[in-house]
Amino acid sequence: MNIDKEQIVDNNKQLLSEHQSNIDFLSSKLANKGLDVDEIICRIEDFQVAIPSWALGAGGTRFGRFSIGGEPGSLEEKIEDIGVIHALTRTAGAVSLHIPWDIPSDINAIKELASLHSIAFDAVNSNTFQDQVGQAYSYKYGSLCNVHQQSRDLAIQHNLDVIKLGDQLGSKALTVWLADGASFPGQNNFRKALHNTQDSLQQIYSAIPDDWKLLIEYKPYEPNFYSTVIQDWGTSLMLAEGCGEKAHTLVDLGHHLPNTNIEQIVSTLLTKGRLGGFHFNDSKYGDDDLTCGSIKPYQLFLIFNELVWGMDQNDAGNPPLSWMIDASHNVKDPIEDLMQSLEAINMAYAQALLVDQKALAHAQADSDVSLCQEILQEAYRTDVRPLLTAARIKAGGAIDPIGIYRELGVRQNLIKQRGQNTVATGL
Ligand SMILES: [Mn+2]
Repeated sequence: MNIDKEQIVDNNKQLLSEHQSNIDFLSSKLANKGLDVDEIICRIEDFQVAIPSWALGAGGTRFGRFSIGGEPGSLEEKIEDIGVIHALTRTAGAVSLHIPWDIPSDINAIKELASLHSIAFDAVNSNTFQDQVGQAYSYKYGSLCNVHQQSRDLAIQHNLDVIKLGDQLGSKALTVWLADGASFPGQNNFRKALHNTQDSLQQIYSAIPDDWKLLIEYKPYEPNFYSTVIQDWGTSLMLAEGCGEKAHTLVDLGHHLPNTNIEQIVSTLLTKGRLGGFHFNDSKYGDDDLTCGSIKPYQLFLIFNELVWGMDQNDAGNPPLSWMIDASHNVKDPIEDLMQSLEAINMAYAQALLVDQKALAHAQADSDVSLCQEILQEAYRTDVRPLLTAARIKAGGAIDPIGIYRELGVRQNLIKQRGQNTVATGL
């Protein structure tokens, strides 16, 4: 379903005067603090987050899966759904494909469809955590770490195939997340598993094009519950350094043990120039994959504070980051859910842009701890939504994306077109 630009303009008209008074109030407040409001709006407008191809259907858990109706049954329909999100928010200008769930049958046709919706192809994701039908050697006991060379070779070849496909689509990064590990003590020899993983990654790295990044994701546990080969950022960084300068660590917010200081990890990786990408989600307990900003919005702000400051300094030559939402669950309309995540990400980004970094540096130099907190929270407690709205209007998006989505009855239309019981590929 295509959203007509005129529909957005019409809907915006009803909300414009309220927005105008909100942005006028905020702009004068920020201008008094010496901030360049137009520049902040431009930076928000430029910030684009990729939508993964597996997030457009209702997510499943191991306990069940409940259809939301009108789910996309093909890659084309997934791109159309991202087109809806992007038309309304103007912040989702990229798709991240998961292979083999979403292999395009016609590369040129899919590129044409994506460009029609102003959607680029961001990082491609390989999958060696499941066996595919008829697969000659299993990943049951690991893929890149497997004790059997045949399984490792198969997993390496899969990654090489994904690079080739991504190259044809215009992607510039390969994301590798491994489920490899052990569920029981004694199951794996840690050193051999790590050695095999490094060796396999080096073989994949050798096929990474010069203008690409290899992104190595980490996760402490699940699906293996005793050990994971790439369990933390340190292991990921070590493996990336063992590959070469195009290899980087990817931080997924849900892939940490409770209360881990993720903003410090971000800062450390930026110091080394090795932060490659980000997967956004939120969690209460573990890898919950909840809507970004729904549980810990202050943490998200603190992470963005490190990102903004770190990328503005960028003395280690960190490459531009790949941003992606990595969340998918059972109870919300995924299109609305993704728009909520985008709003939360952009809010945290905008708040981070407001931090008075000079004053913070002075307060830190004076060890004025209370003032440090005041400076951070002054930015965090600013209602930045009018800035986001201004950026959306400027880019042709909607003042109230979820409101217009509901008013236009997009989901009802999708159910009419696609049926009640379609199932999207993915988890
Ligand atoms: Mn992830």
